[in-house]
Amino acid sequence: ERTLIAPGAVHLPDWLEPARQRELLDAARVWARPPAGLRTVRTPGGGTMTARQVCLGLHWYPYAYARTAVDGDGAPVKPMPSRLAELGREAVAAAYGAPLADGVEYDIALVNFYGGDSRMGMHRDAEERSGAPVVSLSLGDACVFRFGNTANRGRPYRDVELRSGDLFVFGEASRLAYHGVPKVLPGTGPQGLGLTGRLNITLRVGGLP
Ligand code: MD3
Ligand code: FE
Repeated sequence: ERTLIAPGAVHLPDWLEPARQRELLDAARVWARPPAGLRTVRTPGGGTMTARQVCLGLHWYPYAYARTAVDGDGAPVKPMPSRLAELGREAVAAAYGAPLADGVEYDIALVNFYGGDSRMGMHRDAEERSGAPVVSLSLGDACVFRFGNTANRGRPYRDVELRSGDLFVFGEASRLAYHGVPKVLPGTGPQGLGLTGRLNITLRVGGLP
């Protein structure tokens, strides 16, 4: 099943089979350990994000990238695993039916852990210097994902439920669309996965020096 939510925004429900979900979750638990492990993201306004994050390849902090965990322990960021870069290529091919352009490599992964009360406000992802699609993989509890427009944080938007194993690819005309996570749906994850809450992995091409 492959649903076009907007031009360039493709949802493939249940794309990751259970064994791959398990493998990604186990890996994420290792990435989350120090050094440069899971941390609370501080926003410039003095607040904190409710989802906690670990970065691979480059460290994201509002609203820039760095080679070290500048708002964590200052340690060098873990490398981008080649298997995640490969998973990104596979995801783009599955979503668009065409391979990622030659020479383009996924080199950043942002891994967000959501508790039952976590949310993510409407925002755009504009720190990357590449127009390559963002690949999103969801694990654990489902959430309401809000996919908006490119002009402002408000309407029109569309709410889509993202469940464990779902793939979403955002490219082309949707690459700079506003989006957010207004709600996690606690207790909706697969029984066997053993994850309380939700995990989202986004794969990105930094295009950064
Ligand atoms: C649409 N994460 O990490 S994934 C983020 O579920 C982020 O954790 C949400 O927004 C999450 O920045 C949503 C879906 C997503 C990710 C990146 C996008 C949608 C996007 C970039 C451009 C357009
Ligand atoms: Fe985002």
